[in-house]
This record gives sequence, C-alpha cells and structure tokens, in this order.
Amino acid sequence: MQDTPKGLRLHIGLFGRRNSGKSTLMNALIGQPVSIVSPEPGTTTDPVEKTFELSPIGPVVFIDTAGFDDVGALGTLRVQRTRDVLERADIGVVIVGSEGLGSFEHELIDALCEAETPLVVAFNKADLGAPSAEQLATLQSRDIETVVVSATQGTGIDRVKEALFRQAPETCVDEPRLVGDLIGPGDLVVLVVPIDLGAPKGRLILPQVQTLRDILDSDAAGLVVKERELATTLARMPEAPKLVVCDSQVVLKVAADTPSAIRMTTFSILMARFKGDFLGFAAGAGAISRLRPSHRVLIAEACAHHPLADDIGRVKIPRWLRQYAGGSLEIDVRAGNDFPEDLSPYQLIVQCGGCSVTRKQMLVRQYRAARQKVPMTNYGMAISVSQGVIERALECFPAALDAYRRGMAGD
Ligand SMILES: Nc1nc2c(ncn2[C@@H]2O[C@H](COP(=O)(O)OP(=O)(O)OP(=O)(O)O)[C@@H](O)[C@H]2O)c(=O)[nH]1
Ligand SMILES: [Mg+2]
Repeated sequence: MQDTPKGLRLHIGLFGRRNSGKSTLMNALIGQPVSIVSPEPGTTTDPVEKTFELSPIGPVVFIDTAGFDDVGALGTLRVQRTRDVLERADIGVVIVGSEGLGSFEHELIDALCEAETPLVVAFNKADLGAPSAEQLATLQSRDIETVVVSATQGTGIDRVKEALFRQAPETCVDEPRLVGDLIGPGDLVVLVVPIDLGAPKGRLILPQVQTLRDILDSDAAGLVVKERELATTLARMPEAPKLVVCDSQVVLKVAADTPSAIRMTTFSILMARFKGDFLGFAAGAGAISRLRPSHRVLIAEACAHHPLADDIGRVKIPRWLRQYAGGSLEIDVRAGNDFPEDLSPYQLIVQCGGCSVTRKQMLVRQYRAARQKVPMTNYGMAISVSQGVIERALECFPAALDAYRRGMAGD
C-alpha cells in the first residue's frame, strides 16, 4: 500500500455538522483512533487524512473534516477548508447526527450531487434513536444510498464499507486477465463449445468470445471445437495444447477426453477469476460438501432472463445440490438486483456467471456474503463440483484449489 502514490488513491471525504460523529466514524472505519473525538463541538479543525487499505477496494485516503456548520471568523475559515475537501473528494460520506437531516446536510448532499461525486449518507448515533423513516425515504427516492450506523457501538460500519465500495468508480478495481497469464506467445489453446439447444443462434456467447480475444491479445492461437470432436482433435495434434477450456456443461466429458498432462479448466472458472474474488468463489465451492438436508441455499441470478424448461439455475443446479446434500433443501431464487441484505439464513449462495454485471458489482455481493460468513460460489464451479471434476479444473490455479479444500473443511 505504501507504494501507491497518494494521487492515485481514492479519496473519501467525511462531512457533516459539528458533533455528528465524523471523527468517531472515521476511527471506526479504520479501526484506529486517528482523529480526536470529544463531546465538544468543533473538535476537528483542520482536515485529518489517513491512508488505509480498504478491502476489497484497495488503498484509499479518508479525510475527516471540520463541521460544516462552524461559526465565527475561525469557523468560516474551517468551513472553507471543508469545502476544498468537498471539491477534491472522489466519494463523500455525509454524516447525520441526532438532529437528523437539516439544511446543512442538504447543502452538502446537493454540492456532492452537483459535482457528480458519489455519496453515502450515514445516519449516525442509531443507538440513541432510529432515524426518521421519512428522511430515509426522501433520500432513497433520490437514489442516494443511506446507511444507519452507530460509530461508538461499531454497528453498521461494514455496511458503510460496502456502500463505499458500491459507490467507488469502476476504474478503481483492477481487472485480471481472463487467460493471458496462463499462456504465452505461440501457445495453442483449445476451446470446447457445445452447440446445444441453449446455445444462441448463429453466435458464440460472451465468455467464449472474450477468451478468444484474450488469446489473440497474448499472441497465442485458439482452436474451437465441440465436445464430440475434442478427442480426435487432440489425437491429431502434433503437439499438446497449453490449455483446454470448456463449457461447464460438458466438463465431465472434456475432463475424460483430455489427457491428464494437459491443463484444463472451464469458462466459468476463468470468469469467476475475471469477474470476482476467485479464492472466495473456490472456498464457497468447497462448502457444497457441507450441505445437509433442510439447509437453505440462495441461487442468485444477475439478470432477469426468461428461464428455459431445464434452466441451469432453477432446475439443474438445485437438483444436483439436493443429490449432494442427500435430501431436500430449501432453495430461493433471486434475480436481477434483488440480492438480499440479510444473507444469514443461507448455508450457501450460488451466483450465476454474472455476464451482465461488472467485476465491482460482483465483488460487492461477495463482500456482503463474506461479512455475514455465508459461503458463496458460482454456477460453473458448482457444476464442476457436482460432476466430481472441480479439483481437475482448478489444477492450474493452486491457490484456488487450496481455498476449495479449506472451504470443504469449513476453515
Ligand atoms: N451515542 C453516540 N454518540 C456518538 C456516536 N458517534 C459519536 N458520538 C459522540 O458524539 C460526540 C462527537 O463525536 P465526534 O466524532 O468528535 O464528532 P465530529 O463530527 O467529529 O465533531 P467535530 O470534530 O466537532 O465536528 C462524541 O462525544 C462522540 O463520542 C454514536 O454513534 N452514538
Ligand atoms: Mg471531528
């Protein structure tokens, strides 16, 4: 973290009236008493900056500021400093104290909105009383994210972090390569693409196209076959390919037809790495082995597609999971943005590949599951587990294989 130049870090400004609890909240977010706290209004005079590794965003700078309602000659100067921070913050947190939303908070919110700076409104001091439902609703109707916290009690702090992550620009999240780091110039990769009823007419699907593109970007060569032609194609090749990548639905056949000396994996596994926290998904796949009858599973689909008769998320995966658990499971399916706030009733979450969501959106979901200690995996990994080939498909990712095994053990 120390190597990241300060200018490249995301700057998160904390704003609000005097005594609203800005400094207490900053300390709670960081987990250290960096900023001075006191019951005396006007404790923070100059902006206090603290760099921090805010997982999973990465390095950020929190900036605590003087109260926006400060008065007097000195107070006016302090407010000016706070306005400077308001201008340079990448994200603003507006902290509302016991007085509720008033003209100062509205001024701050409007200034941030006008500058198109993403913001989160934190209703603090929840231990002293719940915020007004009407005020919460007003902000929500403006699409402003709200969080209820008690900075002194430490409740809701993770929600603030999750909200900050959601509000952070996409550009602050590094995107790993799809396959580029597994292959080199001149290598050959075989892609196995089943053309079944579920395949769209006349084209390939996005993960397949993206993988092909990454192969070309790596100055490598890609060969595309259906699963039926794989064995003869491999037998005909004078040199073994560097990697075989297949659709999860044919993973069993492809694992059988690919000699063990050749590395193989699935598009879903590559996408899990590209789109989310790969090790988290692998550990979640391990947790499938801990499913027992009557456990509750959430199937999360990122988009609201029209389900097919033998839909993967609604029919196939639930069926496999029930077989795995050896009895009936309670399975809830949620589509689109309907990802529950409270995940604690679930023993497992199985998320779709997420071709329609960004990496950041996926990481936010995984963060929410992780902080509630609910294992989360994705469709492709779940399928490879159900087919008994997950270990083979993770061989080229030793850290993920290790995470999977730890997930099985429940570590
Ligand atoms: N009950 C309760 N008190 C809180 C909470 N957060 C902060 N306080 C108290 O509110 C007072 C002000 O907290 P600060 O963090 O110094 O507030 P501030 O917004 O930084 O204030 P200035 O620096 O003066 O602008 C302190 O006495 C805190 O202990 C909370 O969640 N619940
Ligand atoms: Mg302060």
